[in-house]
Amino acid sequence: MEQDILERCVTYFTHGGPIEWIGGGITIGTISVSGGDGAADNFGNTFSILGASWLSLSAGAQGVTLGGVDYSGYGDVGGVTLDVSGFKGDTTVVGSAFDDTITDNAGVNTITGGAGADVFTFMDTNTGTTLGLIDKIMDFSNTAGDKIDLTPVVDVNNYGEAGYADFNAFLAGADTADKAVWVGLVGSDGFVAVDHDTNGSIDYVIQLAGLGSLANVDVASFA
Ligand SMILES: [Ca+2]
Ligand SMILES: [Ca+2]
Ligand SMILES: [Ca+2]
Repeated sequence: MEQDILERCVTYFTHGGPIEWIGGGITIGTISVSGGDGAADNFGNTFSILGASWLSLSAGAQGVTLGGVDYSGYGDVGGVTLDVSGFKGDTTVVGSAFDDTITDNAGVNTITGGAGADVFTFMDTNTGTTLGLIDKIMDFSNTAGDKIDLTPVVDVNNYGEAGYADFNAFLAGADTADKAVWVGLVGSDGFVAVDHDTNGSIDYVIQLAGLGSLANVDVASFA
């Protein structure tokens, strides 16, 4: 690499810059992120890797926690494990075109699994029941084999579903139904009310954006 290009790379990584600058003609085979202090290191902005052949993360014994991640550009990895549970903040996560395992965090998450049979794992401390502040799965597909892991829900077979006129009616219906997992359809979106400790009180809700029909989800969608 010529000296001026190397200096521009250093400037880029020091000050940040448009990702298109890399796309403009410089191929980086290895991106190394180092300099951690031994505690958790958080990268809050979306960190996109499109076609990188190798990613080396080195930041001390506790490793690196990424915030938003986008693996949609991966073509041949055969599925990835994306875990943002250690990140403190809201994240956007995009899986690969293969069978991924995606774990959320306690923040507000927008999650796209992409193609493949994806497993969406949700923490037991999540973002509550306020519309607009709940986690969203953007492309849940029963036919693709997607699953939602709600561990430690006590009895996922304590399941039911119904259609509702609006979100508040769904919440009231789910509370009345008193199921560990209750799915409602409001317009084209599905909502999953989770009582993870089965104490009769809903702990959090997950939105299944664009679900379309209750036929696209059932008790077998959950674990
Ligand atoms: Ca979350
Ligand atoms: Ca996927
Ligand atoms: Ca509960």
